[in-house]
Amino acid sequence: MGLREDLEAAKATGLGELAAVADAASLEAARVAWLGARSGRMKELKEAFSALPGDQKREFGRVLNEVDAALKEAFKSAQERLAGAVQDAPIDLTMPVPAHRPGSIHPISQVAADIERVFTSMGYEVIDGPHVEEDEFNFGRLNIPADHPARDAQDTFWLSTGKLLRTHTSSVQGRTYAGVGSGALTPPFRRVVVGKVFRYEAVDATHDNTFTQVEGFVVDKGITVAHLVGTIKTMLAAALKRDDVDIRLRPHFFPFVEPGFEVDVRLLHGEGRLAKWMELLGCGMIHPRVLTMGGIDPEQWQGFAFGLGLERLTMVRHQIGDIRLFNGADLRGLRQFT
Ligand code: FA5
Repeated sequence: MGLREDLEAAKATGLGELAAVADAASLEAARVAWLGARSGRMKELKEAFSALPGDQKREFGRVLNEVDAALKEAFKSAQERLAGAVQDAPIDLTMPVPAHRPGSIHPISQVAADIERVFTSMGYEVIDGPHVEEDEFNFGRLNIPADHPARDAQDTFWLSTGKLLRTHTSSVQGRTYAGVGSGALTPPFRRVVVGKVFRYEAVDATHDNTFTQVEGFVVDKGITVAHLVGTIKTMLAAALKRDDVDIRLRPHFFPFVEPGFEVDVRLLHGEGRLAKWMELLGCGMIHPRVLTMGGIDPEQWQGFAFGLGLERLTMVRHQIGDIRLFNGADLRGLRQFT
């Protein structure tokens, strides 16, 4: 067979093979077989062409170039065809849709919203104060001077500026009394605060170093412990979504109230974890000295205040055994409260 026949055969077979490739591997095999620089068929034909005498080169040069260009073109279109085939891969409409997990509100935020709602319905103003607080508002105005042992119970993180991370939301009471002193606010008032507080505390199942408190306080005329207890019961019924919650008051010392109490709660009588009393909040009648320091006459005005641990309340609501669930990043725990 002469070179002309070889070239024609190469063109016919090569174009046929390249047109028939169905995947990337067979395309590559066809490229190596026909256009490969080391042992491809075109390379052999070019070598045969180089060995021809000059006058025959003129005859075959054009045909050789034509066959070479046709095979390269066929390779390119096979490549494009396969790329298109990948893009147009069939879609199976019966395949299950990948799981989409909706987000959810953190359990603490859910209970906080319930509490803010019930206090708003009772005419309270919802406010907050800074986390980085002045000594004066966190302690001083609450009848806890610098050398008072009550400071030991609320050790905290101090900044080099002399400020501290607030240890309780009672700091907002301190700020409120300063506001009354400056004339910006006048009694009567009812305020509620839901916010983060910080303590230098050993962490265990019921203590964290960063937790949330709800502070409620009222200054008005003729306020008694009965108002305080009624308000606490209303709040617990709204937050726990039941009105048969068992509470008990124990006398307790807080420098900014007199008398002062701690309130415990339990959901069941008898045996078991739910029948155990859990300490939930501190409260009392606002100390006359705190009112006086704020420029409020205690002969005319009385008030109550309470401070509740929101994580503890949420633990009771959802029967959660460990406070570390809330600030830990284990989503398996938090996702149960969607
Ligand atoms: C106070 O913080 C007072 N400011 C409460 C108060 C306000 C009393 C107004 C009187 C009038 P106490 O340190 O006991 O008090 O904390 C109040 C509540 O916060 C506790 O009953 C508890 O529910 C919660 N709590 C306290 N420490 C922690 C902690 N480390 N982790 C989680 N919750 C805590």
